[in-house]
Amino acid sequence: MRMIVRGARLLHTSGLSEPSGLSDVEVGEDGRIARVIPYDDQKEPPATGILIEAHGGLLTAPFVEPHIHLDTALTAGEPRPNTSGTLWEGIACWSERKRTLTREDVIARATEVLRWQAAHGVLHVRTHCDVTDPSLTALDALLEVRDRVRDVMNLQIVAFPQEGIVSFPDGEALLREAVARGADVVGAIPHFEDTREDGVASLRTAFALAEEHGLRVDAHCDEIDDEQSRFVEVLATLALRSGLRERATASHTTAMGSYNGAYSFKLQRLLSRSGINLVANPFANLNLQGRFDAYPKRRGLTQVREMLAAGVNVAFGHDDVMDPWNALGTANPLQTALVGLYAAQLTGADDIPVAFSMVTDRAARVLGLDADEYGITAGAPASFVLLPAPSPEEALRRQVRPRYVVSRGSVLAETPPAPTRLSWPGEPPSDVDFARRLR
Ligand code: 17E
Ligand code: FE2
Repeated sequence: MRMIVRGARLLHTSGLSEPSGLSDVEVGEDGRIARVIPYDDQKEPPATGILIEAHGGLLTAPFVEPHIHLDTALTAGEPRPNTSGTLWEGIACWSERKRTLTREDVIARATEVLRWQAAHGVLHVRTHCDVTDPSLTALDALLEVRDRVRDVMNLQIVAFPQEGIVSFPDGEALLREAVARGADVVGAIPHFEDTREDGVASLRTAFALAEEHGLRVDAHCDEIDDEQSRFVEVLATLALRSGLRERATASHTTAMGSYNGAYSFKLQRLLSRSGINLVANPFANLNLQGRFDAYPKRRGLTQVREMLAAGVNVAFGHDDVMDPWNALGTANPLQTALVGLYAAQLTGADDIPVAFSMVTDRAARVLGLDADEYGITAGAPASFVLLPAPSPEEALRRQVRPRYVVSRGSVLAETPPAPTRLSWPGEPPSDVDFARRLR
């Protein structure tokens, strides 16, 4: 046996059930899970292999980042800050910064953020990469990064036409070239195209290209506070009729926060029939939307609760890390989920584990990860995260750092506990117990 994790609380892959009972997870020499057995505190641990005592901590399949921009990360303020805070000024700032990109610059920034993600337990990442650049510098750099990290992390690259497929010079040719060079997913940005018709045409192009190459689609879709931006119905219909279905994703869809009840009802039915995924990006959506409103001011999120209730798969993405659209950002999925949970009011007792699943299994569905590559079951790769908390609620509430991140049977990251000493008046100094519940 290469490794054994003893006494862990397993989160069942539905993400919805309360974890109960403790288990041991045995990892074979091949880096795969050999078996999962009930924990027996009387039994001696094996003499060989790495022993991880979980002490009742939550053992979850790795976090999955369904939407990040690694090419733009860590460029905030370059060459100038986004002073209006709008999506549009962000695109203009990035357009200027894009001209100065080098391969080394992109590799260094993307790698730095991937290191943070690994430490946070994120082992599957879908990154968008702007391909409205005749040099395709960022794409080539990210393709190289994808190869460099392949043994420990799984990186999907979306060919993202930030300035348009139809409305940007040679936009379609650049998108095609990006796919030819090895992008995994075809992107689009219909609400940014010059006209409604251009937006529809851009989605048709993206789907045709994806079908031609057997790829998935993930479009930035309706990222605007305009109730007339209705490209998600086009995307869902193309997904339905092409058969791409759950291989298609609409990201952001913030306009849905402004749709009227009658249209929303129609859309719920269409989206659930289509099988498409939605990805809400709470940091970016809260930050960028509502900027043209007086009060009452819209908060910009898509219909998270309603679409979940309609049976649509919805996940939460982090989107930006210190770039023209968000000066802050940590790439920590527990932070994304906590902010998303409040933004979407997923605050009921039954809702909180759902928010956790939106950065684990629901995000895994967006990436198309199969059960044999994602989940804590015999035969799957031994990739998992041990959290120093007994439940998703506690992990979210206390925003814990993973105790161990294991990728394919090897420890990738380890965070020892760091106690806080408090000298409370009238008492000897003692460690603060943030987990304690007083009865
Ligand atoms: N580009 C875009 O169109 N929308 C975003 N939220 C980001 C980049 C981050
Ligand atoms: Fe995005």
